[in-house]
Amino acid sequence: RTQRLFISDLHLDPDQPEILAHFLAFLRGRARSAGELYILGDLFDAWIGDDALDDPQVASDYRRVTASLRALHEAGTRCWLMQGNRDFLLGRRFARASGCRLLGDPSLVRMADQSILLMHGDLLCTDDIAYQRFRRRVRNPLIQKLFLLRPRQQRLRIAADYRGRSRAATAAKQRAIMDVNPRAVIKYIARYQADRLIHGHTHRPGDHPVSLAQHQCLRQVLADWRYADGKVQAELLVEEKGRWWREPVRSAV
Ligand code: OKV
Ligand code: MN
Repeated sequence: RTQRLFISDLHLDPDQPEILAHFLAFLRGRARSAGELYILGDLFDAWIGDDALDDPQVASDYRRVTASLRALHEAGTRCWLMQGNRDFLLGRRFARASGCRLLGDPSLVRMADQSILLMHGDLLCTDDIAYQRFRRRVRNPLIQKLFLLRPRQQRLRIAADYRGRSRAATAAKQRAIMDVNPRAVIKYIARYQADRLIHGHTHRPGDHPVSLAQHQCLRQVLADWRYADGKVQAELLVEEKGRWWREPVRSAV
């Protein structure tokens, strides 16, 4: 149990049962041999509040996730959960039900003699002005509080409306705008003196060395999980005793 696993951007959605099944199989299988599992945001494609666990329409799917995370935790794998730009309303109730610990964004952790900066990644996408404006609005605690006070059906309608409009806006945006801004990357690496920056969000997996005046850092972008051509494509980043590698997540069936 010396391995640490890093994943992000599963975008679980009751309308996409294949990815959900793949993730549950991963929690019962591959994840068990790890000491720690880090989920760096966008575990869910949408989250309107932890009382989604009470919604008769979707509760069974969401409860399978909390139950499987809890079973993994009880089997001895510590699970860390960061909010993403889509599931930023994941909260304490979900964490308690799943046995996960919530991880702030950004979080600096020490691993194998390195300072590792963990982020979801949306904070680095500063060129997307419209998104950052949306982010500031929905991350405002008062706005969140008022949103959570609305009846669940109303929140579902608002969320559906946001998602519809976002799809249109994303399609119209240039690819470059939706990637990280190099100056934002350097700002965070320098501020935290990070040796390694791990994030997701952009769905552009890759390793990017970053040179600062004082030191070198490696930015590692996690892959999203997706269902295409009848298959789930999923990938992990793994650390064990200071060695790092990527690995596909194979279906257990
Ligand atoms: C999450 C994103 C939909 C991007 C709304 C206050 C406000 C929360 C919310 C509504 C939407 C989360 C909770 C969702 C992320 C989208 C579309 C684009 C780019 C309010 C607090 F403002 F209405 F009061 N939301 N949902 N997007 O459907 O999960 O990140 S969501
Ligand atoms: Mn994201």
